Amino acid sequence: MKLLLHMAASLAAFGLYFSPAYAQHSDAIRLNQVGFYPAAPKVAVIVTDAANTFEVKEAKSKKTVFKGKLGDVRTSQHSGRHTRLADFSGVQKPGSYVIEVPGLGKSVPFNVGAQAHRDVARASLKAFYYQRASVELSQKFAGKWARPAAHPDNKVLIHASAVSEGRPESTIISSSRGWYDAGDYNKYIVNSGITMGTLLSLYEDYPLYFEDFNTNIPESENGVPDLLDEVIWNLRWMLTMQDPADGGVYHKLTNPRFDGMIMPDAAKNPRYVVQKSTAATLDFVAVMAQASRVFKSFDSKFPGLSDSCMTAAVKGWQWAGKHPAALYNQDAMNKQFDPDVVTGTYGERSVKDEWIWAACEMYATTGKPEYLKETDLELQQPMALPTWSQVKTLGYYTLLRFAETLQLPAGQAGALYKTVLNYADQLLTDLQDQPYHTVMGKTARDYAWGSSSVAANQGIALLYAYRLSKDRKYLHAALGNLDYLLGRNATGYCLLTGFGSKRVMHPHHRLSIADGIVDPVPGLLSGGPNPGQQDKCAGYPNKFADESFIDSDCSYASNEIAINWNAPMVYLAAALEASVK
Ligand code: 9MR
Repeated sequence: MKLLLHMAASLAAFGLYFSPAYAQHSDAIRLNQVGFYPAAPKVAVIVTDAANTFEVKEAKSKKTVFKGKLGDVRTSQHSGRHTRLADFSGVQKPGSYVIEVPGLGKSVPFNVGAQAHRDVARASLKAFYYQRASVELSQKFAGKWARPAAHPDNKVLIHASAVSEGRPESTIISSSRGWYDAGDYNKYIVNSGITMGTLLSLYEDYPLYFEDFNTNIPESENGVPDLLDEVIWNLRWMLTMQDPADGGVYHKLTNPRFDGMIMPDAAKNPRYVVQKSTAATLDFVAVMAQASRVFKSFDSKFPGLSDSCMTAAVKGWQWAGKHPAALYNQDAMNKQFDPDVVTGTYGERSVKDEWIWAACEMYATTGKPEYLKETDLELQQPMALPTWSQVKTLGYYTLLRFAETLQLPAGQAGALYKTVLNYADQLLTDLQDQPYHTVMGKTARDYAWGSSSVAANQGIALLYAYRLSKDRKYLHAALGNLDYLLGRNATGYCLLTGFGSKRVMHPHHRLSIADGIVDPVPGLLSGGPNPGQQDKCAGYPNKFADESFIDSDCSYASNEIAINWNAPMVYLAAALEASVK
């Protein structure tokens, strides 16, 4: 043991993570490394076909509490590896356990108990606080990740691509607050759009859960749910991104090029707002319309906020109507204007889905049918999972949420219901054959850049199907995707920083890299496997879609973090907490 500890210490000194507890355990036993609900299904996946049986033992007393047979051998469509399922749903008594497979060894210890993912939900929301720009994070709220204020963004330049009447090139504007997008320090409206939509929808779907959900942020005592206080930090920034002259919204606030791996207060390069775009403006409209609806109930706490959001939304809507094809094309922009900007693009080829989302939110908030009149909701097409570039389904979720109060025509409500349920059914098809028994990862397409957000957003779609149908098979499949994110996957990693036994220690996250603290900022969801391997970093284990992951801060393609990935993580974990016992 002494030797092991010594080894661990020296490995840690080299920046490698090595947990003695983990080392004694078999990496071939994959399971949610955080916890299980007493009455819900529980499975682990054994990556072998050599064993046949397993036992669940109490971690402390080593007493066997459950014996089972492993399921039939499954073959991964991605790697050809063989897996077998250990179903231990019968273990319902709260406690700490391990799984033991003869010939293989023991799993890491895991818990069964109520509120199994409350800490996961809390940390993944708190992660947004750690991403805040323009403010000091004090030790009281940030612990060892406290840091000085940075990026005041009160002297932001109008880029040559963004000039308008009253705002010639290099005009200085103030555009403070907001969250850093990801591992970089820039702020992008398109990506803020889906992030805010997801968090606001979480509040609208589960308001009671957030009455008593404290993340220890400076606003925690103000009588407003912390989820909404966090959202306001970014909302106030977004409001500054609208050109007051005409209502158009700047695509992003950015340095011309990415910073080095430095702390934010060391990053002093000039920042610009660039070209107004249709996609950014429509995403902004959708967020402002939804925020106006949500903050109506908090008028006494934030006088005028709800109205300001609606005014901004209407102005944006009008601008988009006049500029339906102002797509953001960074290469074209750089040919025309200086300085060149080479940070994240979030460019769009079509804004049909942004129109749908914006129209649905405007309609849901105002009740005015004219907002939907000229919008084809595309309900004859299969549902598309939300991503930053495909947002129409966020609009469907909103219409379904308010189907009754809005008195949607029966045909339309029925079509929306069918769209979501068909999508969920298709996710469930062949679940029994999947190597990790998750709807995540059926095809290599799921392993896009930020695949963890695919898993989380699939989980959200399944939760809507559950709420609409009351059929628990959808709820359990959503829980399966949370299990995926927390360890039941082909990488063996728990993909949320700060959690699990085999944890992500080196995300591509400037703050976590530059702060000199061993532990990364907690509650951040790693992007996850991505066979694109665009970063060309050394160390990918192979080319298999589901294993294309390295816990290396070099790997921006598989191990970055991003607000649009964390938001569905918060949603999934909190919604499951609110729904499963
Ligand atoms: O999430 C984005 C992904 O869909 C794109 O394929 C990728 C390459 O353009 O960019 C990702 O977004 C990054 C953004 O451009 C800049 N901040 C970090 C984001 C996460 O990697």
